[in-house]
Amino acid sequence: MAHKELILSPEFECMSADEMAVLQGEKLKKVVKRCYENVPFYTKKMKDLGVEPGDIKGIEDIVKLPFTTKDDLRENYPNGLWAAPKSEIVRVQGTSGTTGKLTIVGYTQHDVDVWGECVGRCMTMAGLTKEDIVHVCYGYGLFTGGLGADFGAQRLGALAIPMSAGNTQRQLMVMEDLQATALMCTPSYALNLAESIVAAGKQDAMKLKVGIHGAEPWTEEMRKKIEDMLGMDCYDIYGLCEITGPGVAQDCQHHSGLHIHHDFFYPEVLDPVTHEAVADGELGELVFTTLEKEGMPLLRYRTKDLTSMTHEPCACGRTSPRISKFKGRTDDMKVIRGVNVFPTQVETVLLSMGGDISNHYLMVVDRENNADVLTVMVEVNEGVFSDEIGKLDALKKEVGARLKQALGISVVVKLVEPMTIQRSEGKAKRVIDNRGLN
Ligand code: DLL
Repeated sequence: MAHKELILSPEFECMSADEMAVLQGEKLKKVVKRCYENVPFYTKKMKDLGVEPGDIKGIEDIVKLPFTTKDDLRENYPNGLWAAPKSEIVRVQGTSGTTGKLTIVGYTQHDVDVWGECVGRCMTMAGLTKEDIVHVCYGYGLFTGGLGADFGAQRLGALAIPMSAGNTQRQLMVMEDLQATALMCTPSYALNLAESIVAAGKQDAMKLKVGIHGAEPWTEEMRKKIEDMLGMDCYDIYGLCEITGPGVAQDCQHHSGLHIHHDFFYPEVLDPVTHEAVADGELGELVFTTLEKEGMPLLRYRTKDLTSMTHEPCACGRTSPRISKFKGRTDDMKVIRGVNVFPTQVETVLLSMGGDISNHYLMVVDRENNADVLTVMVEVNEGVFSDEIGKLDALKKEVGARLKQALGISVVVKLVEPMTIQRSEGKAKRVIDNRGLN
C-alpha cells in the first residue's frame, strides 16, 4: 500500500539489536531487584531457585528467573504481587472473564503512561494521527480494552469516542454524525457492526478508514471480510491485562506479524512442556517479562497464547521481533478424539467458502457413548432454506468435507437460519464443551 510509514518513537522502535539488548539488560536488573525486594512471592521463588538479583547481569540471564502463572496471580489475589506502595497505585484493571476469581492488576501513573505510549505506537502503526476520530467499542471498565484505547488516543492527541459495546443503532448514529475515521473493537463485534452498516445501506455515509481489532483470536479471512464490508484497513492488536492491556504488540502496514514493544515487554516463545526456547518460526507458548512496570511487574509470565516469533527485519523499519497471528490459547485448543482443534481452523474454512455460508459459527463438543462428537453450527443465507432440499444437503456435505480435511476428524454440520447464533459485543464465544473435562 502506498502509505508513508509513521513511527511514534523511532529511537526505540528502530533501535539496533545490540543497543536494545543493553537497554533491556539494564531494565531487567532493575525490575528483578524491585520484585525481589517488594514481592514476597518472588523473594521465595528466587530463593528456591538459588538466584539473587546480583546474578542478573544482562538480558541473557532471564532464563535464570522463575516463571509466573495465572494460578500464581489467583493465589495472590487481589494485591499480593504488587511491588509499589498502595499510595502509588492510581488504578486497577482486571480480566474480562466472568467466572472464577478475577485477576486484578495495579498500575502506577508511570505504568499508565507506558501503556498509553504502547497503544499510541500501535495507532500510529495503523496510520492514525491526532487528526483522527476514534470510535471505541471495547468495554470501558475493569477490562483493559476501552481505557487502553483511550490512553493511546490521548498519547496521539486524537479524539476518542468512548462508546463501549451494545446498542448497535446508536453506535451507527454516533459513528456517522461524528464522522469517525477509526474503529477499535473486537473483530467479532466489528463484523456485527459491519453487517448492520451494510443492512442499513450506510457504507458510503461512514468515513472509517482503519479498524484496530483484538482481544480474541481471528483469522486472515475474517480480516478480509471486515475490510471488504467496511472499506477500511484492519490491524491486529494484542495484549493482556496481566502485562498491560492492549498495545503489547500489533501488525504494521505490511501485515507480516505483530511487532512487540520489546523495550517494555521481553518476549520468549517456549515449548509449553519442556519450557525450552523454540527456534524462530516454531510454534510455542508466549512468555513475557515486564521490563518497566512498577505496580505489578511480572517475571516470565506464561500467557498460554500460542504463536511463533521472527527476528527478521521488517520493511517498515522497526527492529522489534514479530509474532505470528495467534492460533489460539493452549486452553481453547480442544482435544477431540485425540486431535488438537482450534476455532481459528474452523473459521478459516468457513470464511473462505463464502457464498451461502455466513460468518457466524459455533462449535459444540459432546461425549456420546464414550466418543467425542464435534458439531459445528453454521449460519447460512436465508435463500438456502427456501431452495430445494437437495441444495441444503449438498451444502452441508461440502462444509463437512472441507472441515474434515482441515481438522482431520469428521464433524457433524448443522446449517442454521440467519441470526440463530448469538452475536458478540465483546469477546466471541466460539466453543461450548459439554464433556465436563477439567
Ligand atoms: O483482551 C486486552 C486487549 C483489549 C487486547 C483490546 C486487544 C484489544 P484480557 O482480557 O486480559 O486482555 O485477555 C487477554 O486475550 O491472553 C489472548 O488469549 C487474547 N487476545 C488478546 N488480543 C488478541 C489478539 C485483553 N489480537 C487474552 N489475537 C490474551 C488473539 C488475543 N488473541
